[in-house]
Amino acid sequence: MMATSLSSSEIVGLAERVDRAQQASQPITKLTDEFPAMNIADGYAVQLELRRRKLARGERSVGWKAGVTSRAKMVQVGVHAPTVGFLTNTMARPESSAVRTDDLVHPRVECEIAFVTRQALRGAHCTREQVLAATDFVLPALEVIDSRYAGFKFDMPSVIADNCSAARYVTGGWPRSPLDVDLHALGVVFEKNGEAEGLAASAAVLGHPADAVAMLVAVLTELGEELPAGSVVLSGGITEAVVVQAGDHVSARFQHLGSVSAKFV
Ligand code: 0L1
Ligand code: MG
Repeated sequence: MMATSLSSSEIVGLAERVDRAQQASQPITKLTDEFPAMNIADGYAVQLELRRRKLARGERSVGWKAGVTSRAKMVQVGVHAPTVGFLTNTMARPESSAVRTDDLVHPRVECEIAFVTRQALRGAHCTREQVLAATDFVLPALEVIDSRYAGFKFDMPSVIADNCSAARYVTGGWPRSPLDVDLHALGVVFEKNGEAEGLAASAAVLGHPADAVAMLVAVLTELGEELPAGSVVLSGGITEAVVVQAGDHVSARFQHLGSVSAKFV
C-alpha cells in the first residue's frame, strides 16, 4: 500500500469524526473536501482506527465485507477498484428482522452471498480455490449500506474511511457448502414491497463471488490483517443498491440458497 499523507493525529481526528457521524446518524461532508491529498492508504488508516475504537468499546469483530465488486456498482459509485470494510456483531441482524431506520442516515440494500470460513486465509495471492476450500458454508444475505456522507457523495479515500458504508447485514436461507452449488451462476430475484427490483446472477461479482473474497484477503494482507477462521464475509452486491425507508419490506430469493428478508421500521 502507498504511504499515508495524513499525520497520525489527523487520522485519529478523522476516525473520531466518522465515528460520531455513524453514532449520531448525522451526515458529514466527504473528508477529501478538507484533506484533498487524502489517498487510499489514508482511507484505510482512518478505517482501521475506527475499527480500533469500536473494538475498544466492546464491539466484536465478526468479519469483513467486499465493496464495489460488481461492474454495475463501480459504475454506480464512479470508481474503478473494489474495497473492503469491517463487520462487527452490532451490525448483524437475524433473518426477517425489523431493521430500524432512525439510527441510519439514508440506507440502501444490496443482495450478496455471505461466506463463513472455517480456516484462516491470508496472502497477497489468495486464490478462488483456497477460498472455496477454507469456506464452511455460504448463505444468502442482504447488506444494508449507509454512507455517512451527505447525498451519498464521496470518493474512494472518503468511502474507505467510512468503512465502505457498512451499516447492517442480514443472513438467511440455508447453509450450503460452496462445493455443492454453482456460485458462479446463481440467479437472484430481489423484491421491494413485493415488486421486482432486480434480477441478477452472481457472476456480476467480479466474475465469481469467491474471487471477490480472494481479493479481500489480498487487501487485508496489505493492511497487515488476516481473515480468521469463523469470519463472515459479504462478497459484494449482486444487484444495484436500492433505497429503503421505514415501512419497506425487502426480500431476495437466491437459487439453491433460499431467501433472506427484512422489514424497515
Ligand atoms: O457494499 C458496497 O458495495 C458499498 C461500498 C461503498 C460504496 C457505497 O456506499 O455505495
Ligand atoms: Mg455491499
